[in-house]
Amino acid sequence: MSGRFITIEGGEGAGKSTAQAFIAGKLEQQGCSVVCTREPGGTPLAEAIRNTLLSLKGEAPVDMAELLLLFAARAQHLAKVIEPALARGQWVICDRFTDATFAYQGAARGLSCEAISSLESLVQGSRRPDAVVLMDLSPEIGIARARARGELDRFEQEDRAFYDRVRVGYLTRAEAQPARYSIVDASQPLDAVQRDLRHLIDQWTSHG
Ligand code: Z5A
Repeated sequence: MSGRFITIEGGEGAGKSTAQAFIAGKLEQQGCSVVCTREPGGTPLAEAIRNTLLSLKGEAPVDMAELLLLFAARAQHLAKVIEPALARGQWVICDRFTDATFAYQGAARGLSCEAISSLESLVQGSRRPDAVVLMDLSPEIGIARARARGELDRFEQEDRAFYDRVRVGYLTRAEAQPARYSIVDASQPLDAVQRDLRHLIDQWTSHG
């Protein structure tokens, strides 16, 4: 079975990292070779950009600088990690990718979708995720889950209205591209979330 590029999206504290570990474990049980990675990040340079973007210290980037830094990190991550893994036939399970840019920098910060689409084409060429898992959760619950973990980063300081726009941004994209997106109700207990994820894994592997 050749590998696929799967991305996991959603708001803060929606359970993306938990879902990523679960999906990777199930695929490995079926004999798939899996690379788990994340954005922004995934290489030393891209992780350094992540630290800059999330830090509350120093000069905060203006919105356009934030967008360009995200795509700089993505270019590095694609060239060094994602494309080589897919070329080897591995599955790549990525915690956030460009759909996050449309939701956060587009829908929530108000940067133009056309600008983001242009950067997407420039940086990614024709590369798009084969499947996007949207962990959908009300910001109220997600923020409470994330805050229970302690210190907040720069994005986690945003207000409720920002996170409402992120959620609407994701849901609007998912509704426009139903073949590529699967929406998982992330407010369910973990065993129900994992049951839904198992159905998705079955679909991906049966089209192998
Ligand atoms: N960002 C951007 O603006 N533009 C972009 O293009 C990209 C990113 C790529 C960092 O992302 C920031 O980058 C992000 C957007 C921006 N900022 N925000 N917000 P991140 O993915 O690292 O940040 P995050 O959303 O804050 O992720 P997170 O806090 O690590 O959450 P998560 O991975 O979605 O959740 P989790 O760690 O799996 O679960 C959170 C807690 O809930 C944990 O204690 C779990 O045990 C618990 N949990 C999980 N599932 C359940 C269920 N079903 N029930 C109850 N409790 C649960």
